[in-house]
Amino acid sequence: MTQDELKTLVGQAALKYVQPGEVIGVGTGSTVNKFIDALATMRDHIPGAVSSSEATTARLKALGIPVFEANDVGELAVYIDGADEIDERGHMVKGGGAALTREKIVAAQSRLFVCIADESKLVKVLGTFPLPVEVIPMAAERLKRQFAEKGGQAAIRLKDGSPLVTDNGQFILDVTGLQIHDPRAFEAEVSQWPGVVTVGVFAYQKAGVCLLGTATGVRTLA
Ligand code: ABF
Repeated sequence: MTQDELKTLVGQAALKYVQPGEVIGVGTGSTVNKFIDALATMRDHIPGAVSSSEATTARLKALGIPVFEANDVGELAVYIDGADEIDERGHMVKGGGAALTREKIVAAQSRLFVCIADESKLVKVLGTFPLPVEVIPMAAERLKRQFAEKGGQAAIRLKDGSPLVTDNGQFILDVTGLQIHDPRAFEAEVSQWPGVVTVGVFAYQKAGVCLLGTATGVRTLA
């Protein structure tokens, strides 16, 4: 099966975690887009969704699924999102789609995080994928030096030759060269560096369930 077919497989499999009558939290990325397309088949059975990005909001609305503001709803039963890397314990690296801040916010508002990914995302140790970190622009150069002290090489993410600006008006640093053996400790440390908005390590908001698309079907890691 192609990677796209694997994404479709897990996107459809995630429907079983959608509880009729409940507002659902929805992530960002190409795998989530497959889930949104599948979710449209049951849009009459849910009030709507809380979105993690402008891109997801647009796709939900285009498919007739109402979008609620996070502040207008209480705790959510489930949050469905992808990942750039996930380990066996459900810790993730996220942010390849530059939506990590709102993803972490909606994940924190949800009781269960269901990660959907193709098997290429499963790793033993986080950090091979360049770690996304959303930062306040004025802190970017100092944070690059701080990551260098940890053995990382940080670069400002560019789009069309200029710094990419997130939905929240900030920059993204992508950090290579890291091996994150203790995701909770790493997330706790980096999150409190002045100028860091969100670090793309999801250990405190780890996945409770991971639906992994494999050539032999969907593998559920819980
Ligand atoms: C999103 O899912 C991002 O955090 C992460 O980068 C992305 C993975 O994208 P894809 O499903 O397209 O591989 O939640």
